[in-house]
Amino acid sequence: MTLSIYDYAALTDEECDALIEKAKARLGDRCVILGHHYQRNEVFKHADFSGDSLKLSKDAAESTAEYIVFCGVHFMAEVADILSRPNQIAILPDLAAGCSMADMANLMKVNQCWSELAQVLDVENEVTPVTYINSAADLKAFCGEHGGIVCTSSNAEKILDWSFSRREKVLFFPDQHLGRNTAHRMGMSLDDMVVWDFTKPLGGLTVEEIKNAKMILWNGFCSVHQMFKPEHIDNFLAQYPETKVISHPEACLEVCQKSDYVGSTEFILKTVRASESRSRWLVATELNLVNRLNEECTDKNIHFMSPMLCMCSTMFRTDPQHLAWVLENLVAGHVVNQISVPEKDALLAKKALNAMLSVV
Ligand code: CIZ
Ligand code: SF4
Repeated sequence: MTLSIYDYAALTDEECDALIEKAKARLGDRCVILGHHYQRNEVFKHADFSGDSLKLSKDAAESTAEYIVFCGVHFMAEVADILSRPNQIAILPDLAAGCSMADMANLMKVNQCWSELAQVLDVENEVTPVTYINSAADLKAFCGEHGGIVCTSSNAEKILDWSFSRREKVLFFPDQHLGRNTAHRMGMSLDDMVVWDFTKPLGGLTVEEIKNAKMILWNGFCSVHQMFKPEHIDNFLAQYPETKVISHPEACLEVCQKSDYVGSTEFILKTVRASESRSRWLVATELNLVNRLNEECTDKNIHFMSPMLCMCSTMFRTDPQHLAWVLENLVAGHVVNQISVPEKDALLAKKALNAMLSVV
């Protein structure tokens, strides 16, 4: 009989730790646990591999384990399912672990946008659709179908180079900030970028604005990274002028412009770890990563940028109780919470993901 999550809800984290360790030992090589940088410690410590979504998607593609348990959010488990072999099974411990940014674009709205753009442009020849990996599988499939590609925060620049070498415009979704920050860093003027408001006809733009734009940015954003403000940097620097500021490109342009470094979670970890002893850092990304980095780098002063605690509430959903539950079910021969992308979407999404993997 399949074990119920309700049997685990009342267990303490320590009780779950013991169950997780025992189940991992029983499953051995048949199971691999992947942990995203934004996972809380109680879960992160059980991961066989940790990283950002790009690294973990490569780990998933290379793994031979029968079960890939993805401690992250829904789109990441979808990527693991798409890139893994047909006999491998991707599992998301809590199905409610989504991504609010990914949800800001959906296939219906993107199709609508594409057909509206087609009234003004020769879309198939003029526009490369680029989706941030933080998106549903059917949007990756949309990109695969229309000669587009996927990007992550660690390869966005190279992916935009690839895209502009093919067609003169890019439709970038769902995160306007990653799109804007990356294109701006590559030297594109803000005048060449427009924001597509998916609630308005023609994205709230004029025909001329669309024709003149190089970069059409979907108006999605990350609810966590939007909390970081330029004044947080100003206030902190007033007190500690020697501080280095490092931000994730999901933060807004003003924050990124005031930062000494901008990059993905992998980049943030690498840069801060390699910095001088006793250096001081102000970091704009998810709280769990910043706290863990602070605990690890005892020789440095590492501060979270926002005075308010902002962690990703959906990343937080994965807890030791859910992890113990999925693993004990696997030991008992039951797969719960499998993430399975429909074949039609998976093939086209894989095309867009492989295009990305061939660039980086
Ligand atoms: O790509 C990822 O894993 C995310 C969500 C952030 C980052 O920069 O690593
Ligand atoms: Fe999505 Fe933002 Fe959470 Fe990342 S931090 S998973 S972009 S809501």
